[in-house]
Amino acid sequence: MTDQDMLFSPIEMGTITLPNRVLMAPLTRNRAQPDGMPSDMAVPYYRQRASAGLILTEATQISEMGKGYINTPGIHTEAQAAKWREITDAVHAEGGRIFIQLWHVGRISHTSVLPDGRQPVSATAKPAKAQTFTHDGFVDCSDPVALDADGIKETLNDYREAARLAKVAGFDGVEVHAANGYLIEQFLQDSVNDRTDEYGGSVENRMRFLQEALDVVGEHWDADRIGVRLSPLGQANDGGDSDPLTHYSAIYKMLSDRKLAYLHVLESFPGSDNGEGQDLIDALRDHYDGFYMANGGYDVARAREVITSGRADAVTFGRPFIANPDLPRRFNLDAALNEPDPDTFYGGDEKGYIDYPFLDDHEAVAS
Ligand code: 8OZ
Repeated sequence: MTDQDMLFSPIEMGTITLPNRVLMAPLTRNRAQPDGMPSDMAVPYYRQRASAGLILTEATQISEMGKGYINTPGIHTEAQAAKWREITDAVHAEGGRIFIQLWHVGRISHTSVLPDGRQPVSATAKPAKAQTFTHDGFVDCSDPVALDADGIKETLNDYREAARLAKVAGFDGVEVHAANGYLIEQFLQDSVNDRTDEYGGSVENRMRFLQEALDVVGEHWDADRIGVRLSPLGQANDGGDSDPLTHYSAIYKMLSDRKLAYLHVLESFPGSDNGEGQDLIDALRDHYDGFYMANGGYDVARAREVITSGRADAVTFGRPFIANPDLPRRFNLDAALNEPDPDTFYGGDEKGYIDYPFLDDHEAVAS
C-alpha cells in the first residue's frame, strides 16, 4: 500500500469509522428458510467477510407482503431478529461493521410467495413487465393492487417495526432499499407511479412515501445510521423515469438535507453497461452533499480512481465479494482474485457460498 492509496485509508461515516473504502454490496443469495429465517450458513458467510469497510446485508423483507422471491430473509419477527443477532455478533467479534438492507418488493412479486396467495401491493395497479423467481422457476410478476391510504399506513408500520427489530438484532445501521424497481422506487418513478393522490404527480408527491419511510425508520435510528440506495437509471424491474435529472436532483437534495449516513447509488447495472448513464450519474452527484457510495461493476482500478477524484467516498463490491471473502486484503496486496461462479449465486447450499478460499499466507508472500 502506498501513502496515496485512499482505498485503505480510514474514513468517518457519521459516527462510525470505516477502516477501508472496500465495502460489501447487498447481495441476494436465496439461502434463507422459506419462513424468512436466515440460515445457519449465513453466520460464517458474513463472518468471513467482516474485513469489508462495511457489510450491507442482502435485501431483507420488512414484512410477509414485502417478499418477492423464494428463500430471501426477513426482519419482521423476533425469531428472525435473534438469528440476525448471531450474524451481527459474529461480524462484530471479527472487528467488522454491518447494516441491514430493508426491502419491500412491491409489485415485483408473485401470489405463490405471498401469504394466503394475496396479490402484491404497489404504488400502482399496473403489472410490472418483469419476472421473479418462485418454486416454479422464473415467472411473470402477478398483477398488483395499488395501496390505498390505509395500506400505506400499514406498510409504514412494517418499516417502523423492521427498524426496531434491526436494533434488537444488533445492526450498526440500516439501509433503506429505494432502488431496482422495488416498492419505494415504484413510488419515485413516473413511468410506474400513476397515482392521483398526494403520493403521485409531482416529484415532491412521489418522494413522499420514501420520506415517510425514513421518518418511521428514524424513530429507531439516528439519521447518521440510516443510508438509502437509489438507482436513478431505472434499468431494473420495469422502472424508468421521464426526467431523471430533474427528478433525482430533487430526491438527492431531500436526502442530503436529512444528513443521513450515506447515499448508495447503483451507477450502472452489470450486464447492461453501455456507459450511457454516466453523464446523468455525474450530473446528479453534485446534488448530494454527504457520504457517497458508488456501486455497479467497479474493479479496483476504477474504485481507486473514483475515490481519489473525490466523486465517491467508498465503493461497494458485489460479485468480487461473493468469491473473495478477504477482498480488501487481496486488493491491498494486488493478489489474484477467485472467480465467482454464477451457477451458485442464487439458492443452493454451502457451495459457492462459504467455501471460497481465503488467500493463504504463502500466496500472499508470492504475489
Ligand atoms: C438479484 C436477484 C433478486 C433480487 C436487487 C434485491 O436487485 C435485489 C435482487 C437482486 O436489489
